Amino acid sequence: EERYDFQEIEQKWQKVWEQSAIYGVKTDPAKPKYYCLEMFPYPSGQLHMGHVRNYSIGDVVARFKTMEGFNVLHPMGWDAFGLPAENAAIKHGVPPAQWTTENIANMRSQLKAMGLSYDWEREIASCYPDYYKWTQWLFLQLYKANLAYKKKANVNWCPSCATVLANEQVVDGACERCDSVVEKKALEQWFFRITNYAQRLLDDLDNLPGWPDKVKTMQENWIGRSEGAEMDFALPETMGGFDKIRVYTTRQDTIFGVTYLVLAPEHPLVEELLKNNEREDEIRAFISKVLNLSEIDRTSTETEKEGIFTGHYCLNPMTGEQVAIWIGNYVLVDYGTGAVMGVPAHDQRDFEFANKYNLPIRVVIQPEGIADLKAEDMDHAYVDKGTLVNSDAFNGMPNEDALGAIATELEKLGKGSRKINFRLRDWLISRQRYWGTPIPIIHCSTCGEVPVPDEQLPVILPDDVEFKPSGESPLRSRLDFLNCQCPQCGGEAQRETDTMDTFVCSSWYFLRYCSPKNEHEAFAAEDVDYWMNVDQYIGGVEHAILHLLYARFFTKVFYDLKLVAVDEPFKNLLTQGMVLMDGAKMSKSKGNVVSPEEIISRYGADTARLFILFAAPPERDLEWSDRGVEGAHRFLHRVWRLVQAYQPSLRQVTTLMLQPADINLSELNKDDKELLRQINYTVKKVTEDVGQRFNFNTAVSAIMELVNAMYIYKEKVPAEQQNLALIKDGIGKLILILAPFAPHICEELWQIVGGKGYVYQQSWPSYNEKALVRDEVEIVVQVNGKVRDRLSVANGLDADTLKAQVLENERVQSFIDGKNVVKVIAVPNKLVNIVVK
Ligand code: ANZ
Ligand code: ZN
Repeated sequence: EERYDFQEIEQKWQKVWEQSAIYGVKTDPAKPKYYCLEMFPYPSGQLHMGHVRNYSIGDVVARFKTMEGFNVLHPMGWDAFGLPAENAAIKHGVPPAQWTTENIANMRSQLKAMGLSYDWEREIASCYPDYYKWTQWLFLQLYKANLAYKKKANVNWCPSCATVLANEQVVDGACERCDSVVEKKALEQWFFRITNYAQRLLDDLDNLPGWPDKVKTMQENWIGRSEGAEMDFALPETMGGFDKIRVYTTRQDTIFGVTYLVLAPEHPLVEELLKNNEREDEIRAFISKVLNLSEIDRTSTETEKEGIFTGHYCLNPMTGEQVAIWIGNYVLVDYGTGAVMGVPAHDQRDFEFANKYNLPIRVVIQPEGIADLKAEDMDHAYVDKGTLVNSDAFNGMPNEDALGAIATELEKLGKGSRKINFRLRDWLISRQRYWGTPIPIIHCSTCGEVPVPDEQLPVILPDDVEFKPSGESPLRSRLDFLNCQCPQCGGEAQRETDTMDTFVCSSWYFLRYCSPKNEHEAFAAEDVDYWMNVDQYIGGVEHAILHLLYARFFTKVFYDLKLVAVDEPFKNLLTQGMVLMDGAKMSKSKGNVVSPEEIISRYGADTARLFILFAAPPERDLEWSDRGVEGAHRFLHRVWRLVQAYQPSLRQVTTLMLQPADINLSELNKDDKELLRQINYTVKKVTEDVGQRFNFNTAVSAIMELVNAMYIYKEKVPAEQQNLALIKDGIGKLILILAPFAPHICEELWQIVGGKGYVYQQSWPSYNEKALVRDEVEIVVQVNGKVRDRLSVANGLDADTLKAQVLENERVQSFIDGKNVVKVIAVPNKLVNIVVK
């Protein structure tokens, strides 16, 4: 008997698979396609367990779909630009390109050691010129469609990374990467007009039933649509060109309850209000205090609302009443209009503010049922539905109706209009760093901004630059890069030296996989039309907002530009849970990392994959367990020994697997029938668990039960009575359904039992419904609702026959001995309850 030498087996098959290129696929409209994609990794240098989990899940899906007959695209590549390479260069003096290429080489061989079914011919890396050439080209398509623009912006600035950050990269006021407190700086920056797509990005979430609800909710909140009105509070006299203050509100029904108005400290009117203001110094001191707070601190519910009166007034558009103008820390300049009307009776924030500064509180919404809500009795704002009071012509109107009625009235008066606002901001894509895609724009003093002509793409990133953290891109000090000729007038010009946010690179990589080697186009229509959408996307939930929103935005832009025929990139999304160790996330900083390399060399890739798929359903967090790994490893040994033990005698059987026509159920004895049932049941269960629910863990446990059943059969039935055809059938199907989880051992066993071709290329086995029927079933016997016994009875007895059989049973007789049977309830194939007195 041969030993299960997993190392030899795994290395052998990885080599054979690679040499015979069995995972290579081609665009082939004659075949149904399936695009299975896992989020491409950042080449940090080492694979971690999160990767192993992500790719094991994807590999099961890809292998399963292939065996089901689909032409499966399953590619892999590298999200290879970004700060760590540059930081490594600063720290260790290794050029970022070299650092990245070495890391890619290392991680590629780690991935190959896992036996994943990638088409490596399609490998891409976002830092290679043949990729970023097209990132630049796509940038220019956005630019030409007026979706990319440059403007001076108050941006998030990380002093330690010396770069600008997108809003999404600021977490609790700190840099996502290095945790430094983020500052505000006014700089010229490049933006993508994602806000043009806000409504569609929101609406089309409804077309994604295959996405988790929690991800859709996160995107919805991030887009943050709200319906309300803008209205104008007139100034008594024009001040530096301003004759009114425009506010944005979602509660125009409370307009009669306004008792003050608050401006953001950055609001342009503030400077005017400070002219000839006797309290100017005091007000400026307040403003500079607020400006030093982070956006998070300014908006946090914990931060005390603070403000200062400007000494000026404006007029309520509905009542003409004078309204005091304040400046407050909680009003943000870049949301709505940067000015808010204060309604303390019906907004908790305003309520606290009014109490702090002794501003009047006026009730204008009366709750149903409460006699008379009085401002002086309130200890918090009333924010729910009710009827309008103190609101002139609108008194008595339900406030939900007043929202519309007051908006209409304001529109009629020319003092306001309905308005929809989004929280989503334009996407800031420029970075003052080196290791990224250069923005393909030239600045000419005569012609202004000039796009680099297509034939001059790619704008190549020079490879030796000097790194010193400063506010400027290191590219600025490379004069041979910086200085160039204007493509329009031929005069002296300068290149843009900002590079793109790496999220730009990852917003279209799934399209490049369709035409990875195309030298003439970013992607060819015939390829993307065939392969897109991605049928199954798999990755971490940490990308729920940024990456997934940007990729959706790009796809919609390309759809509008007629570059692709789909307007959503990812049809189904699976967000896998984390890999935990003693309840905490596995991470380098916590020092609780189990290295995939070590696990693979000790137990083999098949064991690592099987453990990870068996330990938890994919969306849930998974607790690492050494015992679990050993359990998975023992199971593979058990499978191996089963096949080895039968191997010599199986040679007598010529067909590997039985077809339904080969089986005459009435000729089989009880043990054979039960084994046949178990084989077919397992195939059905695994087919459904993998194909419909992604319940890989229950699929694996069903396979384990089949192996148990085969061992039971082997021990129970005398050797000369064993049905070898049936055993061979069981083993053949066992190998095929286990193959997506543990491909190497299954490939080896497939050859041992005489299978033809590679397991990966076999059809997924089918099952026979008829074989699933049991002759006997176990039912529960209850007496007065208490479980007393379990009985084996013929399958499918009707209620009356079942009752009669159970009551005749001797053991059952003994439970009811001497008592009066009042009632018998029978549920066929399940239970009989006998009520006695
Ligand atoms: C008056 C009012 C009365 C409001 C009331 C609410 C309740 P969403 O739904 O998030 O869009 N607001 C408007 N612009 C703001 C800014 N730049 N900074 C801080 N707050 C701002 O929220 C809209 C509401 O947030 C607006 O409606 C406004 O307060 C406030 F009983 O106006 B409301
Ligand atoms: Zn020019």
